[in-house]
Amino acid sequence: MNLSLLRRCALVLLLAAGTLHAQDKTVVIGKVVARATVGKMPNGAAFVQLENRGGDDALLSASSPAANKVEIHTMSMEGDVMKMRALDQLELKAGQKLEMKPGNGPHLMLMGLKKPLAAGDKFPLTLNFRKAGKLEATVEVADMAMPQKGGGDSHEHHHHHD
Ligand SMILES: [Cu+2]
Repeated sequence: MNLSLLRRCALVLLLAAGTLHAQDKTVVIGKVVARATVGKMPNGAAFVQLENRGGDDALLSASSPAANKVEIHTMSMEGDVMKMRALDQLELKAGQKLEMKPGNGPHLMLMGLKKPLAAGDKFPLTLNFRKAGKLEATVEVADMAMPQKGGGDSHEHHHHHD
């Protein structure tokens, strides 16, 4: 085997390794939105679109510089009462597509916002999966309806301090 062939083989191996590595990312993150906060709400909510292209996996935790802590919550109706509780993890079965939506089901709770979330803001979010590992996403803040009535439609004027 001459040297140039050897080199070519090494290159092919490197490319193959690169492709394999890319295929490790079995969970694909789609759109991530957070609801704009009103007034001095301490917490915010974010909604993620996930697609699992690999085997059974689970979202274990999340973090963001925008909040002190990010919790995985789920919301469900119990009779007439909307109940929210924290989950240890969010199962994501093989092939499952999960679209978090306001008002029902799982969402990410941004606990202790560093500053109010205004429509148009963007901030990073890290999602930590059991198998897929840590994946980065960008959250876009948008005006979204509140699940319950009570001033959710009123807009506050924000002064900018940049
Ligand atoms: Cu919540």
